[in-house]
Amino acid sequence: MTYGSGEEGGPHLALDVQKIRGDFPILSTEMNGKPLVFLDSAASSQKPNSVIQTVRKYYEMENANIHRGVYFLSQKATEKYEFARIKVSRFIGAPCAKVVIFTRNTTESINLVAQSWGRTNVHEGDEIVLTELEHHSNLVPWQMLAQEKQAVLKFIPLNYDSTLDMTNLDQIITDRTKLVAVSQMSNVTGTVHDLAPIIRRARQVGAKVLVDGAQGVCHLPANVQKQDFDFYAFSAHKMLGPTGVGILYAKEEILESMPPWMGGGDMISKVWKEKSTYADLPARLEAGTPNIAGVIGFGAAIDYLEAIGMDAVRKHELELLSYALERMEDFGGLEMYGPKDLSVRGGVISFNFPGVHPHDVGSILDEEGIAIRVGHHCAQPFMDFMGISGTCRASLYLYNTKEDVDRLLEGLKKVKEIFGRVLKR
Ligand code: 7TS
Repeated sequence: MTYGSGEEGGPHLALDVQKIRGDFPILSTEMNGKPLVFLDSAASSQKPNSVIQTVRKYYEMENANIHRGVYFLSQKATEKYEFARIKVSRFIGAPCAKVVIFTRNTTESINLVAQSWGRTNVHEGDEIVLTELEHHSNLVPWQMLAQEKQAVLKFIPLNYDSTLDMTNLDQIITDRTKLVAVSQMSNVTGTVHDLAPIIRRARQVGAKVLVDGAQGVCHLPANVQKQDFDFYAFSAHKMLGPTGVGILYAKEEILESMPPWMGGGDMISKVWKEKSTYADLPARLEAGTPNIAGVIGFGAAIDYLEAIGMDAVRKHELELLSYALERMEDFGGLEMYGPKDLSVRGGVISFNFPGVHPHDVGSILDEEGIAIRVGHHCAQPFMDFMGISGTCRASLYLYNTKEDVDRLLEGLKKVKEIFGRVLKR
């Protein structure tokens, strides 16, 4: 079996990976006495010097609270924080900066939609459509809302290769559907979903579409206006930025209609003893002191990604993915998950060693200096669908190399030796 070629590109990697690696200090460290091979960027990416230095400089030279000081430092911090919002809006093709809301992470962004938009717009008997491949972050908030409102959850089913089975889309998304919430790219198999038919159908019935971009935005070029997303949720920490910064984009008219979810400082216009009026967007949905250093650091992460270009990131990952899948196939005997057509796939490789628990594989690789993630990857319904309890997951990013893949294969050889299994070719 050969893997589909995905998006076309030349035979060489477009990125100067060695130069990129030089920007990430952690990549030249060791783990368990071996040079680190980091293959868990789907959980959280590593950070380049420019991001680390930006955060450091903020705390060393610029630290002050924002939106409330008349003094120079506070004004400068406010400017930098708001400039990062402009960068994010440009990066995702949003029409303006005020439709970018900063949260703590993708999880909080989705909960904000569920608690504010959802509690206002979803009523008894209404339907929310998800897929069977969602991260718990894009499932549990909807379960909570559906239980509270007596709404109904429906699921777009999966084909065995984890692509979506759209055969009965018109019966699943109906005029009872209020929201379709779907991931752009699976964190388990890397499947990149074809969102266009879902969005088309949602428009026919007047439903809104939330795209969980936690895995998509870091690996694929994004344009929320061209793709016509109503909501787009993602995390800075998966795209070279600091932890503790999430993003919610939504169309302006939707955000304007959303009541505040959290009350407190920064989100008000005028407060009396009994009531308050609220600030304009985006402050209305950002109560309290935010992660100022994190947001400013995230701006540096966006600069970094833009300088390289998301098309180049995508191309690099596809070439590496293709190389890794071919080497793993040659290795033989591994249970592989996810689509074979690379054009609908990102740099995530889920696999199992038949008869060996994923945790054992992860621990042996750890001793070899190789970081992968093992377990259910916060997608238990998908594990149920596959009839497994977990997988081993190696995930790739712009700083990974063929040598990393070779080291992974050497580690897998070790697993094979230790477990004394003769895996069939
Ligand atoms: N949605 C998807 C598709 C994800 O992959 C994740 C995190 C989230 C939502 C939640 O993001 P957070 O920043 O709010 O935590 N995925 C993973 C993962 O695959 N391993 O660790 C976290």
